[in-house]
Amino acid sequence: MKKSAPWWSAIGVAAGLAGLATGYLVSAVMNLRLTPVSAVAELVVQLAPDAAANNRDLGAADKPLLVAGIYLILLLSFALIGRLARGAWWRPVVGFGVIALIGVVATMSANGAKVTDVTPVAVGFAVMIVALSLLAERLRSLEAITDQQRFSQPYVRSRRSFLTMAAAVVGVAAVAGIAGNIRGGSRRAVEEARRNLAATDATKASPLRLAVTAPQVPADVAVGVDGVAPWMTPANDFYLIDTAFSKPMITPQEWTLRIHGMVDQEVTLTYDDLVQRELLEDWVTLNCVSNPIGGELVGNAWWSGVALAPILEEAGIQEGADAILQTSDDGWNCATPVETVMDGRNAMLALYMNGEPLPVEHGFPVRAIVPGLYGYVSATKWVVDMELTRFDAVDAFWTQRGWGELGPVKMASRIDVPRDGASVESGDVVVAGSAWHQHTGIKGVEIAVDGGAWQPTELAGEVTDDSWTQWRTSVSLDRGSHRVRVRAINKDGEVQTGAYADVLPDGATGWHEIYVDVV
Ligand SMILES: Nc1nc2c(c(=O)[nH]1)N[C@H]1C(S)=C(S)[C@@H](COP(=O)(O)O)O[C@H]1N2
Ligand SMILES: [Mo]
Repeated sequence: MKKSAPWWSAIGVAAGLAGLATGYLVSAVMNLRLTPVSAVAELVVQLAPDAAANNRDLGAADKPLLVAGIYLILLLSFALIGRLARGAWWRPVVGFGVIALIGVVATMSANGAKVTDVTPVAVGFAVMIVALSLLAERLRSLEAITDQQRFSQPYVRSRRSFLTMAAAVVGVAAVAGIAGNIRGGSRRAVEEARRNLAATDATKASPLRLAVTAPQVPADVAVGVDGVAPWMTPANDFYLIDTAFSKPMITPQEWTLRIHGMVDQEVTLTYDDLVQRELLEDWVTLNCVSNPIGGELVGNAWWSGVALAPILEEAGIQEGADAILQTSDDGWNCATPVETVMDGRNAMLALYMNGEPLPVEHGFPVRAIVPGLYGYVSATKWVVDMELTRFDAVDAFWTQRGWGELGPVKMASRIDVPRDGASVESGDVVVAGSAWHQHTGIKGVEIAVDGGAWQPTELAGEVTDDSWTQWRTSVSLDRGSHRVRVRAINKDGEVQTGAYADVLPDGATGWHEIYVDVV
């Protein structure tokens, strides 16, 4: 066997994958949030502040790309390490060692990391070394046989031994990968806990079930135009933004919230403590600071939970504290103005969304919701810690990356119907959409065709100033291309500005416009 270099690469890849898969399985069995690979992905995001700041959607779209890139680099490294194994035995040990070291550093830099959390990396590293040495030993004896002896007994035996071992290593990788996937970390236990919190059937219901009211969408809040985003956003369609490559899996029984810092007495709340408190429910529209003009990073839900202000009052906010540094179980943090949370609005710890326990991706078991603030300064998912502090003493995740310190939402309006670029028939054309300025409320929405005069539209009903408002009108348009613009007027009488501003640093402004072809 002369041309065996590709085989050396292949055994490196097989050994590497076996190690990755067993590491993944061990992290699932240990109920760790992070796998070695997702730990590295989160570390890369931590270390690349500039790239992240320029990211229009606060990192959501680039996640699969980053993970794919990490796997690609790993595969190439494994192939290289396999070739190194052809020379001296210690070379692949160093190669896998470097990869394992990166895994250890990434794992230990995660929020709340314990030394035992490196077990998956350690086991994966050991599997890589053992698998590679078993394969290398057999490949080497195969190589020692000259081409003249190709059909000899020792050759056939040696070849069978190598291929059997290769199949075994690939099998270990596949079985560990599949088993890890089935085990699914602690996802299953958490999903079961969610179901028990949802169950209205008393025999299945958890004692921690909150007595929520099912969402009741008033009939008049919808303009009844097909194509306008539904007034209540189903949880499945609700936009998702977070920096976590593996979502925190926390059962309600495990969850606690520590409130500390500039308070008279430190408090630690359990999920049961929240369930015992007075219920607070509200329709609140949540949007992302990185939502572009006319964009879809906005949704409206019926949130059920408890008021945050009285909890902070009980802890006793000390003089001078102007920021609540909220931290998620995954380590992400944000600073929320104390003043906003304490001014009487429905700032809450939300446990349920649209009458169901929060989906894991939306922060189960507990997240914060503050009407009138963008998500990045307020809506901490999987929230576990609140430190009363001062803005001048902290620098939270997105503010470190160039986004604004305070994040009050800006007034916005959107045309949902017709779609931009649509063809419509001439005559009366229905134009409709949504507008929002949470906690201030929308008083009017106007549209202008081809730069003409602003014309009022008809608003649907509303339930609170914290949720968005649908609007509709119809305009008579003749053949050709037309531009339609929208602007809102809030209940303070302010007119939405047409001055264009980018999403960075503190939210887009400018009118949403669409073009329609009238035929
Ligand atoms: N733990 C955690 N919470 C987070 C974030 C995050 O990255 N991590 N992103 C925030 C941002 S920028 C927004 S807009 C909202 C989005 O909430 P959603 O994903 O439930 O729509 O969550 C906020 N809470
Ligand atoms: Mo956001």
